[in-house]
Amino acid sequence: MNLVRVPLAPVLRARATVAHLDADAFFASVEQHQRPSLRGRPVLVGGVGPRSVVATASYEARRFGARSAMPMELARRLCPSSTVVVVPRFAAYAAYSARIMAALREVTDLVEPVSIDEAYADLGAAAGQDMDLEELALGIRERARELSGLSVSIGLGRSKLVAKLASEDAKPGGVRVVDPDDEDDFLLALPVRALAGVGPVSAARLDELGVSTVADLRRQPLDTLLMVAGEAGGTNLYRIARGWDDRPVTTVRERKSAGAEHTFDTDLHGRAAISRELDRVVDSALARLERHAVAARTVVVKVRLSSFTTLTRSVTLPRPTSDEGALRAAAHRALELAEVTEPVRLLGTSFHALSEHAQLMLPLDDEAEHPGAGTAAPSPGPVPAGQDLAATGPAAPDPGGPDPALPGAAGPVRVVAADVAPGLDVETAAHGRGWVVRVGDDGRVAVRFETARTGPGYQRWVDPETEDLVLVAPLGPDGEPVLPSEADET
Ligand code: TTP
Ligand code: MG
Repeated sequence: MNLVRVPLAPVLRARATVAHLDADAFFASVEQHQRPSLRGRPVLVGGVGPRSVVATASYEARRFGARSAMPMELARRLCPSSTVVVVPRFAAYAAYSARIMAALREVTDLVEPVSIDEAYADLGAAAGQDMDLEELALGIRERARELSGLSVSIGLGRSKLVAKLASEDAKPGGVRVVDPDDEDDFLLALPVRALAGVGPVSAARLDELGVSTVADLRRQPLDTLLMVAGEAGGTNLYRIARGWDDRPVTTVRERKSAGAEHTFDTDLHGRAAISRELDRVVDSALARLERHAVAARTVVVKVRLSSFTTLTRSVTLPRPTSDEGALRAAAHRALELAEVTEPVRLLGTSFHALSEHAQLMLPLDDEAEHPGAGTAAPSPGPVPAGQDLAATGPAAPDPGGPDPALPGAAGPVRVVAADVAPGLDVETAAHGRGWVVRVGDDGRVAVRFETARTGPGYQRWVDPETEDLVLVAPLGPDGEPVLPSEADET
């Protein structure tokens, strides 16, 4: 017979110094921040194909029942006709995410991001003995809003378990501190379904036993919980019901990019000099890549001109490689794509889309490459934006790596009707920057011309056949185009 030991109470913190921060309706809030006409309106972010799902719904859309992971068709039916549907723009979200995380990092180094819009932080050291924890959390919330323009919710507790439940309780936009003395009152009233780790199956079984709140759960003997949820699950429920969670906030993170850059004492003039210096920067970047023993698939080159304009261009190889020659050649190609004609102040190279294992590097086939910058022929380039969005399902979004569906910071890509999806960033010479609202059956594109700085903009039909309409990189929270290297640092 298999004996399961009754778990022992761990030693828990004396104060509610574990913070859990989570942005409110994250993807949709970024869309509303950048596109003033969307503020206050129902917004659905997700795929636009017939079988795609909702990544998230703005709070206005949630009032009509729209939810993450719901079929988009259903969400559209539930919401009024004024609802706007856009495809996700991960590069923009990653830039906002970095700002939100920065608000936490200003207070402590002990920040553990758990998803693109969510992190734990250990405020133990930051909160001196007599510091008011709620004030500290309110300060972080304000700072996150200043840096990112977005609303976040923060929960504090003496464990990750309680902090997360508290931030959920604080949504949207609130701060909730659950002091150890109040923990039981808070926990016991919660429905068991609110607990992470209680899936629908366990919830249904618990329901049959008359267990619907955490208070009911705490009354169950260990044996019952083992029967309901198995050995690991049952012991876990036993602990959760008592708030027994001593998991530390950890900061170990996977490396997302490796690179180097150099600002020159005097500006570089001429192709030969620039190319020679690029080699030296590539050497440093390769040394860093090697230290982490990984292969890279995307090579980004950053060039700052004497005029302080910064260009980035990227080249994506058919597969990851650690072959130095191939990576160096890709960096030089990226530099060529930048078409530098001015003196250069700074050069940088970074490697992205890193993977542990280099695959055998086959001879480079130019056709198979995916230059991340504007060349006239879009095929066989990246997957057209907005067409593989079924992948935006309930799975956690992957903020890493330059977004293959978008032009990145790699400069304008001429619009071909098939590449355009609602929500993507475009520009015309006559009207400036806007976003695609709709693509008409005749191939014309409805564009709304606005940014966070402009206030609500006007909408106009643009004919890509006769007008200059280009896809452009999304903007970050400060209104600057998102560079793939930045987006990657989250
Ligand atoms: P969440 O933090 O779970 O959701 P949210 O920020 O949209 O809303 P809330 O105010 O309730 O926190 O997820 C963060 C982002 O992750 C979300 O904006 C979109 C994405 N996501 C998906 O793509 N699919 C999903 O099923 C979920 C849950 C989220
Ligand atoms: Mg969120």
